[in-house]
Amino acid sequence: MKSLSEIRLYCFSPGSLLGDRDPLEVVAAEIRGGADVIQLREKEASKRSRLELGAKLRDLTRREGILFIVNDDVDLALILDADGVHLGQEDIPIEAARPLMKEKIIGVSTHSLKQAKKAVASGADYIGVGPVFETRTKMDREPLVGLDLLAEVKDICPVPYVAIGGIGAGNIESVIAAGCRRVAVIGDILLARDVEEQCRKLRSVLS
Ligand code: TZP
Ligand code: MG
Repeated sequence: MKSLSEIRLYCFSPGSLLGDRDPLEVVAAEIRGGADVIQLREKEASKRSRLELGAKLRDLTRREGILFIVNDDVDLALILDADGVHLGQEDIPIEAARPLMKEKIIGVSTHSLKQAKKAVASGADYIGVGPVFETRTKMDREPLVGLDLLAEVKDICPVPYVAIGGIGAGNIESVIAAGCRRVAVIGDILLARDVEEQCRKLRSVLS
């Protein structure tokens, strides 16, 4: 199983970008293209259907030896024996999740240096930092943080930090130039004509 420090390309289940595809096929393509992590992120699905898809994704990611993280729901993460959970600023706080998650991974979304410091102090195993660029995926997004925050987080963050928000083949080099080698990408991958090839393209520049 891949360790957290090794992760570079952080990918997602298709959610509302599924179209007429099979979600398992889409995630399999992300993995063939080099995804290091798959997050179950199905904002519009019922909890039961998240559980059903999650069970399939857990099997797939385990077979492939990559990390499987569940968005928002500690209970689903535990039921699915996921490697971890990802919590936003409005989800339950890390202090409430840790006794349940124990040694499992807890990731936290952060949108400022203050939030990044707090997440780290609370024991986050990794943090997300964003939205770096304009995104069409998250309608209720926080104000853009830009590349500057990535550089600031680099100086204070002892755990892996993952840039998110509007990242794609057209701007990934600027994220790397800001010192960040880990990116989470939704639209640029899931809206690409060839998901596997798009992942390969992004993964190849993240050494
Ligand atoms: N958190 C901050 S921006 C974002 C999330 C979940 C959406 C990222 O999607 P995209 O399509 O890669 O901009
Ligand atoms: Mg959330």
